[in-house]
Amino acid sequence: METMTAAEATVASLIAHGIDTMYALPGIHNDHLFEALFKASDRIRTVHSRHEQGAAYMALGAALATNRPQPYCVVPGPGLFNTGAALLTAYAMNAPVLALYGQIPDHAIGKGIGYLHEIRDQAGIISRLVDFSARIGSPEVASRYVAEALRAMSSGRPGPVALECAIDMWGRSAPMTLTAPLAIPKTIIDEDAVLAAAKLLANATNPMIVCGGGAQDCSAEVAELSAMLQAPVLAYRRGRGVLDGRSPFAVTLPLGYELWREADVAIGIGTHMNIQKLEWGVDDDLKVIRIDADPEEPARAITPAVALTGDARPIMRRLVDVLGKHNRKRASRKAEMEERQAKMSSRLEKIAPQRRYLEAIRDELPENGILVDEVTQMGFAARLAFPVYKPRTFLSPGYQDNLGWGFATALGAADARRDVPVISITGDGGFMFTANEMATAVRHNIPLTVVVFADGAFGNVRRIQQERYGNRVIASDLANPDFVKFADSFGAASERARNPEELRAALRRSIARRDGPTLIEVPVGAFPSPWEFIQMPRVRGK
Ligand SMILES: Cc1ncc(C[n+]2csc(CCOP(=O)(O)OP(=O)(O)O)c2C)c(N)n1
Ligand SMILES: [Mg+2]
Repeated sequence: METMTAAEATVASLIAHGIDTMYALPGIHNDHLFEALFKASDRIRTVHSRHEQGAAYMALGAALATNRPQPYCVVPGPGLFNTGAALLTAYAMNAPVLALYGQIPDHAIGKGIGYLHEIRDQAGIISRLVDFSARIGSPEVASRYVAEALRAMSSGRPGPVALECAIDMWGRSAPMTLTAPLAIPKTIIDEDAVLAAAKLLANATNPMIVCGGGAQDCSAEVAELSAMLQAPVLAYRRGRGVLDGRSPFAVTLPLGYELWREADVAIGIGTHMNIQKLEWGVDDDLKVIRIDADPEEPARAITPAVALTGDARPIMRRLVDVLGKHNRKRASRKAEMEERQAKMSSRLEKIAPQRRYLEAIRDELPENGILVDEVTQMGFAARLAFPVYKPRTFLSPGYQDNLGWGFATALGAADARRDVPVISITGDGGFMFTANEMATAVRHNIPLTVVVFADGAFGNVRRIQQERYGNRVIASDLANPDFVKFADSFGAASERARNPEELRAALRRSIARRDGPTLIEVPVGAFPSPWEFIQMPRVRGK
C-alpha cells in the first residue's frame, strides 16, 4: 500500500484510465489537486483556459472528437456554474465528460457560514445535472470514486459525471491501493425483439433508418442495413457521417421529410427521433423500431413497435445477421435516390450563398478532418448541405443548440486530435461567447482554424424580427471588433476572406501551417433563410 493524498490518488486513477489531459482553471480550493497534476505532468498535461466555460467546452470537444473520457477541473460555486452550459450540453449529447470541482472546508459543508465560493447544496444541484455524482469524503475513496464515475459514464445512457472534494480533503493522505478500471456491463441482446425487428424490416416496402449520436460507432452495420433494405439513412445533427455523405442514401432533413411521408417501417438508432415524433408525426401505417442505450427513451412521446436496449453496435450486428435470414430481394433504389438528391440539391440552392462557402470548406478539409458547427446561418446550412464522410467528424450540439458552444468546443477537439485539421464555423454573435479563449489557443499552440462569419447581427434573431414581427428589430444588432486585428493582437495568424474563393485559399494556408490557431473573418450580409428546410409541418397522424 502506498500513502497518497486524495488529490494524488485521483490523478493517478485518471492516468490509470488512460486519461492524458486535464482542462482546467485553478484556484485555492484545488491547490492540492494542481500540485498532484504538477507532479504527474510527465503523464498528464494540464491545459488551462481563460474562463471556466472554456475548460468545460474544451473537455466536451475532446470527448466528442475522441470518444474517450475527458475531465475538467474548476473551483466550486462560481467556477462550477461558469461551466453550466457546457455541462448540460454534455448531458444532452451523452458525452463522456468528468467534472471535478472543489468545495469549502469539509467541516463547514451545509452550514451556510459564507465561506469563499460557498453555495447551498452544491452536491444536490449538480446531482440534477448528471447521472452520477459523488463527494470524495476521504482519501481512501478517491480512487474508487474515479473508477465508478468513469464506469457510470459509459454504462446505460452514457454521459457526464461529477466528483467534488473539499479544499482540505484533497490534501489529506492515507495508505491505499488504487482501484483498477471497472468492467463496463455488456449489452444483453433481446433475441425476441431482434427477431421481431428483423421481420418488420424484412416485410417493409419503404423502410427508413434514422441515426443520432448513439449510432456513431456502428457505421459498418448501418451501411449494411441500408444496402440490404435499400433504405435511406436520415441524420440531422449528431448522426451525420454514420453513413458516408457521398452515398445517395445519406439524407438530411428536407429529403428525409419527403421519405418519412412514404415510410412504412422506420428504425431509429441512438436518436431521440424528436423531429420525427414531435414535428413530422407518426400514424398507424408506420411501425417504429428503436435502439437506444436508455431503456426509458423509446417509449417517450410515442410507443414503438419494437424497442431494443443497449449499446447500438452489438445490437445492430445481430439485427443485420438475423435480417439476412428473413430479408427479401429488393430492387436497387440507387437511381431513384440519386434523382431525389439532385432535385433536393436544386431546391437547396435557395441557400446558395451559404452552400458556396460550405463547398470551399469541404474541398479544403481532408476526409477525416473535423468541422464544428454553431447556432448560426452557416451552421444551419452545414446541417443540411455539408457532406460528412465519417462519424465524429461533424460536431453539432444536439437539442441544446446553445449559441456560443462552437469555438471553445472546437479548441478541445483540435487539442485532442492534433493529427487532423479542425475547423470551427461560427457567427460573430456565437464567437464572442468564448473569443477570450483565443489566448488559450495561442498559449497551448492549438492548430484550430476558426472562421467567423460577421454580419454585425444576431442574424437569426434579426431575420425573425424582420419577417415575423413587422421589422421591429430589437437587441439583435452587434458592435464588433475588427476580428483580424483581434486575433493578431494575441499573436494568432489571421486574415480576411471576402468570398468563397478567398476562403478556400485562406483555409489552404491555415491547414498547411498547423503550428497554432488561425482566425479567418468573412464579412457577410444577411443570408437567405434556411428555415423552410428545417421546420416543416406535420405530415402524418394528428
Ligand atoms: C445560449 C443561447 N442563447 C441564445 C440563443 C438564441 N439565438 C439563436 S441564434 C442567435 C443569433 C446568432 O448570431 P450569430 O452567432 O451572429 O449567427 P448569425 O445568425 O448572425 O449567423 C441567438 C441569439 C441560443 N440558441 N442559445
Ligand atoms: Mg451574426
